[in-house]
Amino acid sequence: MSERITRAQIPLSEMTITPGSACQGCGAALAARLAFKALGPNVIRHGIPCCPDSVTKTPRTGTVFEGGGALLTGTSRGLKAIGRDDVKAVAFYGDGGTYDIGFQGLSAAAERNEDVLVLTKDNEAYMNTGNQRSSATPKYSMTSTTPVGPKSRGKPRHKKNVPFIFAAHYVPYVATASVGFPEDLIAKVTYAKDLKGFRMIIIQAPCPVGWRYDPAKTIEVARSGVQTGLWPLYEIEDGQNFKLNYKPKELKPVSEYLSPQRRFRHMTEDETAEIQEDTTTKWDTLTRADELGRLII
Ligand SMILES: Cc1ncc(C[n+]2csc(CCOP(=O)(O)OP(=O)(O)O)c2C)c(N)n1
Ligand code: SF4
Ligand SMILES: [Mg+2]
Repeated sequence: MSERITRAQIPLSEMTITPGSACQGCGAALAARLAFKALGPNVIRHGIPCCPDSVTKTPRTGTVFEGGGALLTGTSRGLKAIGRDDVKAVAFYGDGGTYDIGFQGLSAAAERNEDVLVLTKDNEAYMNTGNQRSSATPKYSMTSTTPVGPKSRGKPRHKKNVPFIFAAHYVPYVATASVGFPEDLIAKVTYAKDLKGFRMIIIQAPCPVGWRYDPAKTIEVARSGVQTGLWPLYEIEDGQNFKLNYKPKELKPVSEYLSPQRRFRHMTEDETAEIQEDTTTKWDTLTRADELGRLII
C-alpha cells in the first residue's frame, strides 16, 4: 500500500503545459497535472477520445476507445523488447473510456496482468460530447440523456463499481483518488508507478460544466465527495488486501455534496434520504473490510 506523504513532498516539477484547452476549474486538468508530476519524464502517455485536459511534456500516443487496452499492452511489451524497462506505459482515459466504451480491452489487459498503469479521470459522464450519461454517472444525476421531467428523475441507476470489478481481476493494484486530496493522489501514483503488472487508479475529477457548480469550487466539491462517503479513498492489492485511506470520525451528510451541484437540484428529500442510506450501507462495508484488511470477494 502507498505511504502517506506531506504537501512539501509533492514534486515541484511540472509535466503538463499550462494553459491547456480545458475549461476553468476543470478537475480532469488538475488530475493530469498532479498525476504526471508524480510520474516524471519517463512515460509514454496514451489517450483515447475525451475532454481536453492538459498537454503533457512526455510523448503521447492515442487510439480509438476499443483499442485502449491493446495499444497500452503493445507499448508496454515493445518497451520491454527494446530493453526500456525504465519507461512506463500509462493510460489517461475518461470514465467513458474505462467504464463503458473501452472496458472490454482494459478488462482483457487486466486479466492478462499486462505491465501497465491506467489512470482514469472520472467526471461521471461523456463531457467531451455534451454531458451524456455514462455508467459512472451517479443515480439521480441530470445529464443530457437522463433529463429531469414528468417521466424522468435523472439517471435511474447507480454508478457502476468499476474499482471493485477491476480488483476482481486479481491485479496487483487498484485504487481510488481525488483531486481534492493531492497528497493521497500523488502517493498512490508514485507507489503504482514502480509496481509490476496491471495497476489502475480512478481519480475523481469534478467537471463544473456538467456538474453545474461555480468553477471556483472544484476542490470543495471534490473534498465533500470524499467527506460524505460518496467517493471513498481506498486501495486494493491482489484483489483482496484492502485499506481505506480517509477515515473521518463521522461522515458529513450527503446533502452537503449534492446541494451545490445543479445536476442534483431536482432531488426530493426522499431521494436524498435514499442516497444517504445507500452511502451509509456501503461505507459500513468498507470500514469492515478496512478492519479486516481484506475484502471477501
Ligand atoms: C466508439 C466511439 N463511440 C463514441 C465516440 C464519441 N465520443 C468521443 S469522446 C466521447 C466521450 C468520452 O467520455 P469520457 O471517456 O468520459 O471522457 P470525457 O469527455 O468525459 O473527458 C464520445 C462518446 C467515439 N469517438 N468512438
Ligand atoms: S467539460 Fe468538464 S471535464 Fe471537459 S474540459 Fe470542461 S471542465 Fe473539464
Ligand atoms: Mg467523462
